[in-house]
Amino acid sequence: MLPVIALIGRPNVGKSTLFNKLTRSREALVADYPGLTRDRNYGFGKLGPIPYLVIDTGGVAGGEEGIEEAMVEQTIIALQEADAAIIMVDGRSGLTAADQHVADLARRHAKKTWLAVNKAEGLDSAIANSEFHALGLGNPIAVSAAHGDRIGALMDDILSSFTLKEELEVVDEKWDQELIDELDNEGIENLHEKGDEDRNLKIAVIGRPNVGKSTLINRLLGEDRLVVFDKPGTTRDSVSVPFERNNRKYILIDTAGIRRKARVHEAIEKFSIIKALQAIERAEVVISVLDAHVGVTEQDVSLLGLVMERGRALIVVMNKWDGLQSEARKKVRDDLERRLPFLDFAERITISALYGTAVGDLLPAVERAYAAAMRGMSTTELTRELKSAIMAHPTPLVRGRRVKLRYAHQGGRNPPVIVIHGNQTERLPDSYRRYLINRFRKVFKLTGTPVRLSFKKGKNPYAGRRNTLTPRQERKRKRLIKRDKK
Ligand SMILES: Nc1nc2c(ncn2[C@@H]2O[C@H](COP(=O)(O)OP(=O)(O)OP(=O)(O)O)[C@@H](O)[C@H]2O)c(=O)[nH]1
Ligand SMILES: [Mg+2]
Repeated sequence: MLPVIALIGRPNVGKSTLFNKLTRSREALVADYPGLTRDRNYGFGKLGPIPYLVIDTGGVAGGEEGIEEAMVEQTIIALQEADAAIIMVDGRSGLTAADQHVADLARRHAKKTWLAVNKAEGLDSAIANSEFHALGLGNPIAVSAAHGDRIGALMDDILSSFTLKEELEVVDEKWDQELIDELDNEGIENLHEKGDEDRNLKIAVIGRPNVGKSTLINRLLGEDRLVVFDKPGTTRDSVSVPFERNNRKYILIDTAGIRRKARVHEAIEKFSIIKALQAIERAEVVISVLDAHVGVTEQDVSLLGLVMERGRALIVVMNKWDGLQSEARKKVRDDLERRLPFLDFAERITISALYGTAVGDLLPAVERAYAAAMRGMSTTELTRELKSAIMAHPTPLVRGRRVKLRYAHQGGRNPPVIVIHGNQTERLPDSYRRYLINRFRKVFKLTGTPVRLSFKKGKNPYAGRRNTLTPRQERKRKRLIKRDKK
């Protein structure tokens, strides 16, 4: 389970600014897709070695004298869901009654607290911090969310109190440049072949309450040993169910909660975004279930956006397809296209979990999506495809100079990361990034998985590594330089 950190504080202290800083690192790789909403309260983040979840609160107006009731409620819920809280105050406006109120809430509901004095850029830390000792939340830490000052240190301190106890090993590989250079083309392909069939493939089933997750899971498991229902309450834990199909081992990560039959009467499912996010984190493929009778809701869009940001392979399932007139079916399909344009990479499957219709299509789709997420692409093929993409549709001119894209190689898998070396790459419009992603997607059959582009500037990826190059790499370097001069 990832540590969950809540950001609390009175309005305008900079919680959302910090939230953005803490969650942007991963998103930076995702092209800005239309429809992908960015103003969220929950997010994945990773600044140092330990990944985490962040909850932003607030956005509710309140006076200096106190804070509104709605905000109190929101703050308490966030504190209960979180493992640690960052209480934010404003180092420029000083201590207020509202800060006192927030501190009281933190003392009562938070498991662990850190006090951050924000907007401290250019201020003397000791002076900025001095009056906030009075909050009784330990030593204040002067930070600047906007400038990123001491945010790393604060997070290190918070996260060092959590150790990563991951019972399930997820393949979520990042390769470093060094390794890629050394492996070059042939090597990379070999690495991908390593016996993946023996592993358990981890599938998370997520969706709003009542969309039919439980029924679907029962169908998938095909046994009545377990009955699926959530117990009321705020339990954040999801349940892992191992099962086997066609000689393949799977682990189903269930967010609805699997309970023994005896508990069936407690049949109220409480939706927890945190639980869904933890499941997304642990899974390699996500099955997102929507209710065709209801259509695509705001919460579905938000949840799917998070799957996308986390880079998980995805199957979109429209459940309750039975008993829908063709007109209604068309409306749901249109709804999907319109509301979720950024999910065009995912297979959509319409099913009836109740009657079992098309449920058999799910595992094959899961396998396809996983294979795409783990695909190995050689530098030669990627660079060739990059060149032909540019040929078909040249990169734009920016201030009279054309954006140059020179080489492409794979920088990771699950999700596939394609690293492109070139000049002025930061000026490449999102539409062009999406164009490239779509080309790569087609050629390398990357259906079912998000694809990330990462850009590296500099003429020659091998520059400066002269002394460590193997003879083969040295020859290649010379070749590239020669080509570059042309
Ligand atoms: N100088 C300075 N300004 C900051 C810093 N962090 C945030 N701000 C500014 O403070 C204002 C409020 O920031 P938000 O992040 O929206 O604050 P918030 O706590 O999320 O506010 P609510 O959601 O309304 O409760 C914005 O104008 C920010 O640009 C900082 O480190 N230094
Ligand atoms: Mg805010």
